[in-house]
Amino acid sequence: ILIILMVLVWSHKKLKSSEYADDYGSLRLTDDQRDYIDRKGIHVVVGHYIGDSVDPMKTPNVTKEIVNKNMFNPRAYDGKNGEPVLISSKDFPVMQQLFQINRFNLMASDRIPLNRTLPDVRKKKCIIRYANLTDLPETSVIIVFHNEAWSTLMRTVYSVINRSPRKLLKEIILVDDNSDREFLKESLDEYVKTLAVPTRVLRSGTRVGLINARLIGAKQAKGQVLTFLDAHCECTVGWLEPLLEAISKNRTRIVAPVIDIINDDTFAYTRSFELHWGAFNWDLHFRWLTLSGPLMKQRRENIVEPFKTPAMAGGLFSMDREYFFELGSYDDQMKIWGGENLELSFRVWQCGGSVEIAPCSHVGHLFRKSSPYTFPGGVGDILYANLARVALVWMDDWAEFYFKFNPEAARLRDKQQIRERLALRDRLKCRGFDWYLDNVWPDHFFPKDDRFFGKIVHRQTGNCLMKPLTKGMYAQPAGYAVTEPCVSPPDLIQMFVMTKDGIVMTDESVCLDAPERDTKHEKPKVKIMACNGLARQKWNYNHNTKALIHTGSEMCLAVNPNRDEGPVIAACNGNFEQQWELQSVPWK
Ligand code: LR7
Ligand code: MN
Repeated sequence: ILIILMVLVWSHKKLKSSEYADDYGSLRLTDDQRDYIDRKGIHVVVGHYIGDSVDPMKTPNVTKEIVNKNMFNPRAYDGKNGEPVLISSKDFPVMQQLFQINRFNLMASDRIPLNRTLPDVRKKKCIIRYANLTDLPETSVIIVFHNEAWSTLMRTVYSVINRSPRKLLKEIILVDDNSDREFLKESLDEYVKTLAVPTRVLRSGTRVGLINARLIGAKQAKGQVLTFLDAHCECTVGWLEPLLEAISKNRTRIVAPVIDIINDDTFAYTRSFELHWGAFNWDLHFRWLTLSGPLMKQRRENIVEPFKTPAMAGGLFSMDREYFFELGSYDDQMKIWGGENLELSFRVWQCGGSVEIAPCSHVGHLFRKSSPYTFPGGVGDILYANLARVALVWMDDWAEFYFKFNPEAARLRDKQQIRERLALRDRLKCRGFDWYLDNVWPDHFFPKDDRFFGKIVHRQTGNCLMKPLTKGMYAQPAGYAVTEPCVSPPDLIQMFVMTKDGIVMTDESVCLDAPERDTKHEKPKVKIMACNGLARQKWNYNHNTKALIHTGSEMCLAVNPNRDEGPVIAACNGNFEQQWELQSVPWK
């Protein structure tokens, strides 16, 4: 009886796993799991990088069981199915040393099979929508790297090979940006010969940076479409079809996948939210932003088709090869790292194409908290010179806004030779940045001539309204508004934009916010949080009484220093504590 029971249990287990596994060696998630991830998985990603290192228990695909089992057998979990690798505490000292090499947990990465399985994170509708496609174009996958770890690089390559339909994959091109690690030399050349898809390694004799390394790859590529990936990605099943199909319908689209998160400590794979888009802050740093209410609604109704985004993260996208070169490929004067993502986004939009995200395509990217490699010439000078070029070529008046408040970039503006790029802009008859802001990103928070831009000064105390100072550098700040002594010269952290519609917003796309319900007898604190276009974020300035009136509640913005109160909204009384000076600051 015991034996029969054991066989029964065994066959049941077997049935279960074969039920879920599919041809691509991926696991199917249940709809419940997907919903859970949609609700929980998202909010960790607000800025460019996720915040503090993730508590494995809070990662959706880690169950208590996994964590507990690992206490007994630390080596049992090798990251399969995108699960985390947990390392026993006796290995911590070595693990920490290895971490420094690439600024991610190399010990964990090296314990994961190069062809590890990942969950199939697609929604059912996506699976159906992209099931029977014929006549998609072929793509060359281009992966540039500088001193990448073997395991992350090869896991990227295997995930491409294992999860792309063979007939859509023309070739893989690895571009070595002058790495000095031995294992990336002849051993790599030999190793790629054994792969099931033609794979070449191109090498740059000098360190040219990721932008020029990608150009080396693009020039050699034979596929009709170029697909770029960072060297530490993992593609999930079905990632490629949505990208290629979108381009086959309209070659002027640049299409990026949804970028999922590979944790830098545990290598756990976390599905990320589909309903945000890419944009940038006043310093021209890329940001993921929550979609405003109406857009969110529109997207929820169609969760399958690619949607337009103001900007892309930069590392993971597909683009028609001929269109890439027609449109001026990349600005080859940009060095090492940074800025090329906005440059390409602005260029495509302003010159007649579009940047889009395909919600059915999911690719994981290993997010690090710091950069492991050198920046010859200095991080600041490289990044700011690249950004200065973006501003000078594409941003018209808003370049002046950027330079005025970013002296590090302003210092480098005169050194930039941009004649060729301006000629390109002319030749392609591209639109202005004003058009881009109005049409591609209508709820942008940049100043314009018909918007107030400057300080909001409390008349009684002379203090400036400010957003709360939050710790995380990359997080979209949210919390109670504050007032602090005004700084001089005026600083962006005390600057606001007010639109004709009465939205009061500041850097990082956050808005002055108060509850709308009738609270005449209370004094709710005023918040600054993600702009959402709702009535609770509408204000009206009365130039005579100097009151800032919250239109929904008809209450007034107030700070009472004697009662240590504010900023709050309170019943309007015309007193000094409710008077504000809107002091314009010229921005161009
Ligand atoms: O000198 C260099 N030479 C290189 O070949 C420096 C880097 N590289 C390689 C590097 O090995 C890697 O494969 O270039 C690739 C990107 O470098 P990362 O991984 O250090 O960049 P990142 O992921 O921190 O940064 C993002 O912004 C960059 C700005 O230039 C690029 O556009 C990256 O491709 C981009 N990454 C993504 O978009 C992944 C998702 C991030 C988000 C959100
Ligand atoms: Mn990267």
